[in-house]
Amino acid sequence: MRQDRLCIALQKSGRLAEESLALLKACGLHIARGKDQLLVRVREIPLDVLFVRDDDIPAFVSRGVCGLGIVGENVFQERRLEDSSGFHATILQRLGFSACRLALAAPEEGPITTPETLAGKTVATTYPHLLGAFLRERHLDATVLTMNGSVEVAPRLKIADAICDLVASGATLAANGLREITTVLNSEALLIRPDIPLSPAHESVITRLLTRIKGTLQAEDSKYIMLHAPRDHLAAITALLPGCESPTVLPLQGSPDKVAVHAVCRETVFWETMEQLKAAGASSILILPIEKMMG
Ligand code: PRT
Ligand code: ZN
Repeated sequence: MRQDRLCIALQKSGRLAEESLALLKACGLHIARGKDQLLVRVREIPLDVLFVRDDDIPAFVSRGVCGLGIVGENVFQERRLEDSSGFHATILQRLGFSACRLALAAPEEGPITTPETLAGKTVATTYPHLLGAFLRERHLDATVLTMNGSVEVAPRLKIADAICDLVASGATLAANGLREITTVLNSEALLIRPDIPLSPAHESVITRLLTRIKGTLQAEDSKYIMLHAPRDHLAAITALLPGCESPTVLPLQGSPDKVAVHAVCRETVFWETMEQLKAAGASSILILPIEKMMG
């Protein structure tokens, strides 16, 4: 790491790449990346972005080469278990995107229906440490077969009885005649950092970026609600607003028995909520997106 500039490791291309960059962009950072450029300097704050394969991100952060990284929880936890004594990275913030689960699955018509029925069987995976820990915790005696990819074909090739792989929609399992047995790990993208304090200059960049990231994530979930309410229905209407603290109540010119209510809702506002607000007497209901937030 250069003395004053912090380095963040992002996936070069793949399922995490686009949203990792979109998050930094939403934080006001411009990352002008040329084709095949591996290190990009950010203009707005002393930050460099290093583009690598996702599997290398935990080690870069653990060794202090990068002060931050964005990686899937599945990869982070697998590397942590693999290198239990020499692993020095920790979770700074859950980011919510690239959600998937590491799951056990077996042929639809076969005898494996529960984790217990795995006893004595072979399970193919690219996550041998997470699967090994899962089996040990449940005192299940199964053989782990480590593969580098295409795990879903292992039962058909008769090299394994079951698999432990990432699932998002479940379409890949269905296409291969496999049914999900149980979840081993729920995963989402994580912002990680070294578990030791860095220099004051680097810590200050981390704090600045984390504040912006939190503000962006909070804004994504929040909405600004504006509506008109009859004064005598105000309590019933404000009680319906999801996750709103102290709404602003304003008089309405020319309508003494009505008020305008403005509120920031820190939860998703569903159509059902709007229908309930209308039924409670609210009118002119507007739900607006919020771009940025800072507490
Ligand atoms: O090249 P590099 O090593 O950087 O990337 P990669 O090929 O190892 O990873 P990539 O880009 O495929 O995934 C990066 C991360 O995205 C993963 O580590 C997960 O944290 C997350 N993620 C989210 C997923 C999925 N969803 C996903 N659906 N990773 C993989 N899949 C695969 C899964 O392995 C299976 O083959 O998609 C298939 C299942 O999808 P469904 O929708 O059919 O269930
Ligand atoms: Zn990878």
